[in-house]
Amino acid sequence: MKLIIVEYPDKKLREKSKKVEVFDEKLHKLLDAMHPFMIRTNGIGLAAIQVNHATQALVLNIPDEDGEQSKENLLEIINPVITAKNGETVYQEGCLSVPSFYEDIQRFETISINYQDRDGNTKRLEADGLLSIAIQHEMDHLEGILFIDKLSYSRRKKFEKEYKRMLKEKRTGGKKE
Ligand code: QAP
Ligand code: CO
Repeated sequence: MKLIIVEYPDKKLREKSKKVEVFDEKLHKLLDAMHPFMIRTNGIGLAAIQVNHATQALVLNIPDEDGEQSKENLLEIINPVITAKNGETVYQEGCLSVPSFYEDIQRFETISINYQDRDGNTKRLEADGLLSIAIQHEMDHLEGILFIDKLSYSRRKKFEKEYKRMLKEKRTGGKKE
């Protein structure tokens, strides 16, 4: 399955993802394609909507102490629901759909979620640290929310200016017009 990345300001990213009802071959093929895609593009988390599929599916792979993204740490999360959230934490976030931009974002420090695995089995997970932040970031994608939406008015303005300049440089190859 060939995947394409959807990048801001594509309106597709604003779509609300639909609950997965059938845990079939089609879902497995999507998940199997999302994982290598995420690794290849240097991601630690990816929501299906970022590859143009409006379904409530996420893959996450938090690097270990050596910075390795081992397959044992691969998490596939379907239909997640937050059941508890506690504390506050700030982390400099980025997003594969908003390339080359990073900003401090406030999130809950720890969360508990209920979700389903690729076969539809119900699971529960308590997360803290980077995993907790990543899950919250990816769950926002399911609602059509991006991390840049959480910036203050002035920081959002700064982002829009920088991002527009970056897109223009991409178009013109950085040459003066
Ligand atoms: C979300 O983000 C996240 O700008 C996952 O050029 C971010 O994988 C969770 C990426 C921070 C927790 C903390 C971004 C790759 C990857 C870029 C990512 C880029 C290439 C972002
Ligand atoms: Co993202």
